[in-house]
Amino acid sequence: MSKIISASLGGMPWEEKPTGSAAPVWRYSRNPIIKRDAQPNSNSIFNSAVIPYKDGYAGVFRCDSKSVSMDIFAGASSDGLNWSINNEPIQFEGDAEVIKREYRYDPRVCLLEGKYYITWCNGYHGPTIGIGYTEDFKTFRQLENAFLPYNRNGVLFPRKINGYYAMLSRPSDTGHTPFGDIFYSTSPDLTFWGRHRFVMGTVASDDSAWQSKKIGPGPVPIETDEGWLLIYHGVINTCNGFVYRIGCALLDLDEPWKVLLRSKNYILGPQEIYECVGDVPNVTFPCAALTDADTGRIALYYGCADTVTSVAFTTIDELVDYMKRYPLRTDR
Ligand code: BMA
Repeated sequence: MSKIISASLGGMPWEEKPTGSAAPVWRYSRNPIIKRDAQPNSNSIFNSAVIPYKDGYAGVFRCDSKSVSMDIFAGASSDGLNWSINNEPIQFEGDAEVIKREYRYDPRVCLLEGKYYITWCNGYHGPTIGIGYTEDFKTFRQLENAFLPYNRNGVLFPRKINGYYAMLSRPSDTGHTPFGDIFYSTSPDLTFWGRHRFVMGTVASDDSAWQSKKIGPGPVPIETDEGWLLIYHGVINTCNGFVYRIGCALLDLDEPWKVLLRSKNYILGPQEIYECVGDVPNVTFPCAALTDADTGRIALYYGCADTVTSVAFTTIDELVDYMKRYPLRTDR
């Protein structure tokens, strides 16, 4: 039995695993929870992040508009499943050069030292990692971009590690990056990032081909007594383009660039119609997870086909057992 180190969240969204299912992750029966036009001006709402807040939940949502401009919007929910999303995007306060907006997408939200930090893919002469924070989901302050372009998928750890703030990210390029490995970086102050370490990369052979083209961190890593549970996306290139699936790994608690376990099999991939059909077909892209320390339950929020948002369920034991049953060599 593995133990999640987090708060109790007894009321979080949950459904039991369907009888007879062999899958380590199972979908909410009423997916997708957020439709593409849940906002008057939205073309699509996906790749979004949620977090417990006060008596309910808050979220930061990627909403692409009907002019197909990518931005991030705050939202609220009492149950984690029914959301109301603001009609106006988040406006950040901060240094005038840094808050200039080119585009914003794929947010993550991390509770760190009492503040809700948002990281996202931020356009600044190419994609990089934007960082901001809020304490009330009404006013937002933006810090310096974490890295030079080009980088995507910046995900903070929820506490300092060995005295430093820590982040996973995926260096990339200007376009639809045809490569990508996960790196670990640290910072004394959330402004200056360095001491970069390679965590893990793609799998070049057909050993685990679903993650052969690129990988990137998903939700904020989940602390357990056995290590950091990292849920990530992995991509294969096919004759019909990229397919995005979801996998998991366990990283060392004190030296998170050391991979203890990694799944050879994906844990969720495009299968339902809302995952296979949309603006970009065959994409499941995880950006957030709710956890309950008492039961080990995990509710995973993921974007589907770059169009809608869904939830799936699992437990820490399901994922650790699955990684042990279908292990990938971790010395690569
Ligand atoms: C990635 C990102 C994601 C998107 C995915 C599939 O490069 O842009 O936002 O979900 O491509 O289109």
